[in-house]
Amino acid sequence: MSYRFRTDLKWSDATPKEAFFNRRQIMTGAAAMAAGTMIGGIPGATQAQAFGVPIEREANSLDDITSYNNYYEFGTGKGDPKENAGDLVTDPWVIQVGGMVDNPGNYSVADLTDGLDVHDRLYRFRCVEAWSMVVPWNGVQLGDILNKVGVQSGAKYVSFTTAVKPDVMPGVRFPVLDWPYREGLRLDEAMHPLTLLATGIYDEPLYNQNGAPIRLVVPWKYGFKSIKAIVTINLTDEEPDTSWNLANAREYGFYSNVNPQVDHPRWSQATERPIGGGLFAKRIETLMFNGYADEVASMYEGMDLSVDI
Ligand SMILES: Nc1nc2c(c(=O)[nH]1)N[C@H]1C(S)=C(S)[C@@H](COP(=O)(O)O)O[C@H]1N2
Ligand SMILES: [Mo]
Repeated sequence: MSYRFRTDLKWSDATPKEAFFNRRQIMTGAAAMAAGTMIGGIPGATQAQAFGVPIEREANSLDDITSYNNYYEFGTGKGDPKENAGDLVTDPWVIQVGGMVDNPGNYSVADLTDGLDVHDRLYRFRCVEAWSMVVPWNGVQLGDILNKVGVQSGAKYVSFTTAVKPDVMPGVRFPVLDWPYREGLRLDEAMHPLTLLATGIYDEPLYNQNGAPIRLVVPWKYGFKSIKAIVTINLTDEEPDTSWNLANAREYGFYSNVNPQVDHPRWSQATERPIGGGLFAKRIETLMFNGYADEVASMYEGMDLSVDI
């Protein structure tokens, strides 16, 4: 039986918690056998794809996932979030839901997620900087939350912002981005079953550096769309501003779907560097929509993806 990145792949049954440090495989059958081979000279390194069909990649260790982060509120270095995010208090936490919804108001994470199915999702995660990981998330579908708060007709977009706390976020003392960090999705993207609000990784509550207590995960888009530590959710009928688009519209579009055929103005997006495979890990091909084309491509029919980046 081979392991595929299915939308509802259950990783938890197969994943030993010891995976934290020794990066055990969570694969089975043929995939597990293949994992014993040397790939690009690195024992057990991440598998490349064969014949254009995505094959097995192992999940990154919790150590990889919590040590190599982008979270500019805590600094721009990959190790800064782990070092600096510890003082952010994530409980209690208030999420203000507003705009074109039936039930606006201030919600706790528990209020928002209460009664909803918690899903285990093993997703590829592809940063626009061309590194990637495989992350076993726990979370609820954003669509389930939106149904709960009641989206009014006429709403077309969802926008999000991250907390700004200069006392514990050294990064926001500098105008690196126009704070708060903000992101947005079209309503159909937000309602898509692949789109999560994650509250955990490896069945543990999110670490602060990964966006505790609740962060977006949109696996077919570049990582910067997956906004962390959400404090507002707003339904609108106009395309919202997004931080990276405000910073550089030519480089970071509103959609930012993973697309190996459209290069970033300063680098190729055709391949990516899997984190955790060692310094000389082989680059692997980047997949259209990060491998989720079957699930999401229909949402973009008729759009020119080299223009609507
Ligand atoms: N608030 C906030 N959210 C953010 C970022 C950030 O700087 N601030 N960085 C983004 C980028 S560029 C990436 S690649 C992912 C990284 O998520 P991870 O650290 O959990 O891998 O978070 C995204 N969400
Ligand atoms: Mo990123």
